[in-house]
Amino acid sequence: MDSRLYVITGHAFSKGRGLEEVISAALRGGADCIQLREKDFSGRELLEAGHLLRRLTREAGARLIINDRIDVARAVDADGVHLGQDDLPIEVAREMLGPGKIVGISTHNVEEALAAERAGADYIGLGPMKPTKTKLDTEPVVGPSGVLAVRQAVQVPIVAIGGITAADTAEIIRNGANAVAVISAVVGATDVEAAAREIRGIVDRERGNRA
Ligand code: 3NM
Repeated sequence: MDSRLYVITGHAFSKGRGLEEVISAALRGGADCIQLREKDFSGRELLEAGHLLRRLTREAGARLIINDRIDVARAVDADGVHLGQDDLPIEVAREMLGPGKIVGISTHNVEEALAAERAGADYIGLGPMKPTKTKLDTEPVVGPSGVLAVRQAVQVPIVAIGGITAADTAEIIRNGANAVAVISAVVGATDVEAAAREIRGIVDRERGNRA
């Protein structure tokens, strides 16, 4: 799963703007993967949002991942799902999704990263990079230095997450992350498109510099 700027939805952090407006702008700015993650949406609301995001991501040539809900992912023909440590196991999710789909999982240390790789994850989320107000029940901070340790332990693509801003992105990519995932730094920005473009530009630059 080779993405570079992974933007996660969060209507509570979007300054009252709608999903279509915010995600269209993020895609114009260079987001190449969108995750639908709205913890307080009903199944019906998730389905509606998923169909909208499927249309927008297809038009932009970007991927669509659904947080946790394999049923919603199937219903909207998403590219895959993102699982937490307490969600269904990777093998079960893959079986339910069918061939060719992406299964990613949140990890917080080397042990979880190794287990995810062994279980066949297509990518791992690794976080939090910094304390964040967006997710209240995060694990202890892994930090950009934690990316180095996980990069040495696994081959699977690393998507760093948690409190990331443009200012942190270069170090995180230099330490071996493939991509950064953000909520507030993009969907909460005054100019969503410009915020996405700035972070995407840094990822592109640093990946280009990688030995
Ligand atoms: N998962 P923001 S941190 C959804 O550490 C999520 O696993 C995290 O939002 C983890 O970019 C997080 O606004 C929230 O900090 C990311």
